[in-house]
Amino acid sequence: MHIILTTPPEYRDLTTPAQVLGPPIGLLYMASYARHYGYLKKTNSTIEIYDAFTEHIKHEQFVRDIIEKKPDVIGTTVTSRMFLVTMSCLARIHHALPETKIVLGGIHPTFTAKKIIETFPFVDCIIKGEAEKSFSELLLAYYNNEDVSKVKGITVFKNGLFIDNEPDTMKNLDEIPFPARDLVDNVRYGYTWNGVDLTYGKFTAIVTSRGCPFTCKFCTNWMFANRSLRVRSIENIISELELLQAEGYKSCVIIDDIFTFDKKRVIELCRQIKEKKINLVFYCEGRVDSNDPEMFKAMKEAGFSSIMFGIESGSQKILDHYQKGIKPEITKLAVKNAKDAGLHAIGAFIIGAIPETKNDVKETLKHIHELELDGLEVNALGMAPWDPLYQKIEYEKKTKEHDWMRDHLVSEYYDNFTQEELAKYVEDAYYSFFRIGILNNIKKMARGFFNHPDARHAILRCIFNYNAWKVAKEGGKPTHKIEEILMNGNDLEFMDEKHLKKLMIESKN
Ligand code: B12
Ligand code: SF4
Repeated sequence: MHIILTTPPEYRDLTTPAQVLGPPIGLLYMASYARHYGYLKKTNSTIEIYDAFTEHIKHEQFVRDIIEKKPDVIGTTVTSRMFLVTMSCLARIHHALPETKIVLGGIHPTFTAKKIIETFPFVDCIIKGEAEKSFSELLLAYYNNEDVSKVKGITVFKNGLFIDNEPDTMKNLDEIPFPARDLVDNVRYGYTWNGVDLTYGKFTAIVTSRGCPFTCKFCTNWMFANRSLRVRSIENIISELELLQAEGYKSCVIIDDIFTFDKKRVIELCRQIKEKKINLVFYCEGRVDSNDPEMFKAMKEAGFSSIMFGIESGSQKILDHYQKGIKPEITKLAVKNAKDAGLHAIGAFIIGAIPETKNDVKETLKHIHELELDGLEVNALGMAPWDPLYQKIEYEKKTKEHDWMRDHLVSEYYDNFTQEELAKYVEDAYYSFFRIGILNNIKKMARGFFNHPDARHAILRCIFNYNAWKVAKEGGKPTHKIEEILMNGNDLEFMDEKHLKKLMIESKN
């Protein structure tokens, strides 16, 4: 069999000044599992990764490419944002290749599996949750022409019956072989801004733990594995890092939900990175309540360059509403401690909660200004269709029939902010970040220049980059249109009823 695992293609040009391109680690894990445990051999299969998202492949091109490759199985990972464009492509692929099995997985299908199978019958099945083992078992069942209904996590319609099995959660992460990065060797990953590299050299992503025990209201990551946090052993992580170093990688982002949760574990990992002379630049995310100076110091010494904190808001009322369990004072301490240790502190914020007032937003803007962060990300509050808030709105019959097919801004259903106001606040937030005076901005750059190889590289590249000068002249004014700020390129056009009906008719054929 020939198997293609893909990320979704683009509907329209999503090229924005900031590009965040990371490898599809979930798909690479599924491929490595199938290869390592002999499923590819047993099923006489070859496996290919087609990272259409990173390569900015347009939907027409995607359909043409897949039809030409004629896979026996195509497995696609889908986020809510890319769901409709993906369905449109898969409907056409199914039309041309009716024998090809179409399998979906990832966060959106995990929580909307039954609805997808009912609405888009060309989808053969969905595997919910973590799918390394289940996907391999599915391939074996397909190859042997056996019943697939025993596969863990599967949702499938068979002989007039819905099979909807409980998802698998990988218990011992050390048993999963390292992601098959060799399958995306020809794809260039990294974060860039206006064409300037923000990450350093050959770049990849790594997962050292899975799951999150917290239950922040604006995030549904914790639902994915039912709050079960599992960690890899330090030895296992170190082996992967040594391999990355040998393969010429220079930097890597840790994409765990809560990497810094266990201070002792982080310190021990950092100690071993130093001891084994692993020379990589690391980026990670963290909660502000994990703010220990000793941990940050160990991270800096091990090669960590930056940490992105989920700060969310400057208003205690809104933080409590989010059930975030932090306080602005704790954030100040975390940012200070991280910066004192020589790390770049980046803050992620959200604007647009239901009880949020203009005063709360003002508090957030003030917080951003006072924190003197090294980097900033601000988003309007969105929600997925399995978000408890969305369920409430659905229960109140405020949603439309097809709304489960994409993510939403909370402001679509509540009128505390207009879309324009929200976009304006997001812009204002970026202004607050830059409004710290020329001297402080120069100081900030100098700190980056002397402390971080990636920042040094980026600053030097900026000097020769016309766009960077242009943005600097405009005082860091975001150049996005309102809808880009709000939805960042959502395939909203696919929600046009005419288009959607055409897609539904196509999918039933
Ligand atoms: C790293 C990351 C990225 C990276 C890499 C994405 C990628 N293709 O892997 C980058 C930076 C590129 C990215 C981009 C985006 N991301 Co992102 N990302 C993540 C993050 C932090 C980790 C994903 C990951 O690699 N996890 C580790 C692996 C092992 O787990 P996994 O990916 O879930 O894969 C397992 C299962 O899902 C399943 N599976 C996955 N795919 C498939 C496919 C098949 C066929 C099967 C059977 C099973 C299966 O098996 C895998 C192995 O166990 C998640 C948060 C999270 N905790 O999941 C957000 C997250 C997935 N991203 C999100 C969003 C919104 C985006 C963007 C839309 C952001 C943007 N504004 O552009 C884009 C869209 C990308 C896309 N291709 O659709 C949201 C999705 C929310 C939603 N409702 O859909 C999440 C959940 C974050 C959040 N809480 O908001 N992202
Ligand atoms: S925001 Fe972070 S800590 Fe909160 S639930 Fe999501 S992943 Fe967990």
